[in-house]
Amino acid sequence: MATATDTPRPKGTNRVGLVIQDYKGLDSTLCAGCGHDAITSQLIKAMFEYGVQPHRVIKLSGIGCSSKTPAYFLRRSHGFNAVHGRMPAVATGAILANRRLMPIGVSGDGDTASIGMGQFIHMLRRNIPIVYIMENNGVYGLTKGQFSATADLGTKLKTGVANDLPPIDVCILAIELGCGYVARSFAGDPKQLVALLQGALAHKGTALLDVISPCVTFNNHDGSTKSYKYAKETEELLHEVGFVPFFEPIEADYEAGTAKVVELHDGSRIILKKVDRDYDPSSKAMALRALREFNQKTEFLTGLLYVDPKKPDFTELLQLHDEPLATLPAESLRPSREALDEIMETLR
Ligand SMILES: Cc1ncc(C[n+]2csc(CCOP(=O)(O)OP(=O)(O)O)c2C)c(N)n1
Ligand code: SF4
Ligand SMILES: [Mg+2]
Repeated sequence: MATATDTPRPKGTNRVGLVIQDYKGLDSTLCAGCGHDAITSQLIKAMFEYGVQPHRVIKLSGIGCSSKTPAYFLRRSHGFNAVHGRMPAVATGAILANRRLMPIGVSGDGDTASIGMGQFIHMLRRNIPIVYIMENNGVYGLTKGQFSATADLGTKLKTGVANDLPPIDVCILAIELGCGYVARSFAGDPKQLVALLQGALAHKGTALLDVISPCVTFNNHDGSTKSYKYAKETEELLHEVGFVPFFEPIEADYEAGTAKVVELHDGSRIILKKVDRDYDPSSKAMALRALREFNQKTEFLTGLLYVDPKKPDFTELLQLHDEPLATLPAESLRPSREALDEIMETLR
């Protein structure tokens, strides 16, 4: 594979010799201005800059407007559009069959936190290697805007109907369940989102990104806490996030105490530059405290909330063979005729 130190790249190509067009997919059929399209654009940029190899990727989703978006990037990758809320089971099967795949999952707040909750929490618990993006608009966009399980208490539909159930915070849940990469971002903050997505691509294990993604058709009015206006007014940055891929040297020079560098599995680094508060993303207690503080004010914190780059993923826990099951020859998978006869003898 080519690296940055090899011969100069032709203009417009990345380290694997591809152009940004290679990371695109079909034209979007979502409503103009939908937050999900903004996230797709940043994902394309993040994958291009990082030099993702499309043939290694499996795109996964459930059902919803958000779950349609894998059609809009990486047209030459593998893909599976699962039943509503069942993407984690398909991801688990895919990665166990072929651990060389790079799963990228896109889901919605309904797909993840309503119907898919049972599957989602076990994916986190098992630390399935996947970049899992939850495009969070607080409603079921595809079925015309009913409240989802992430809708804030008291938030209103366009009709004036108020939500009387408390929200589920998937980041709190993920941290509690031991997820090793938990981030929150906003579709209207492209710079932060690209860096967090690249960090997720370099992470080993489940990387969860909860991205506030306004639904312009059903949940972008006054009274909604998932609108562009509300998100812009209440977003608070934990830190400024930068990403330096493993194939580039760190050139930035920070004053002591103003930035934290997190080294990821493949040698890439995330640089967290202090904004207002001292924040340590390796502390679960600090992350949970900060999230609860902001939830109480119905405001939202964005950035890398929690990271543990060394946590073993599911394939390591299972001590899977380096060679994927999918490519192991039949002779290695099947017991020989003699071994089978021997087993049968013991059962007589
Ligand atoms: C088993 C099942 N139940 C219900 C539905 C109907 N349905 C389709 S998408 C959806 C919710 C999607 O919401 P979300 O995941 O938040 O995606 P969004 O459209 O908001 O991006 C529902 C309830 C379905 N397709 N399958
Ligand atoms: S209905 Fe909402 S979530 Fe669905 S495409 Fe339109 S703006 Fe996006
Ligand atoms: Mg939704």
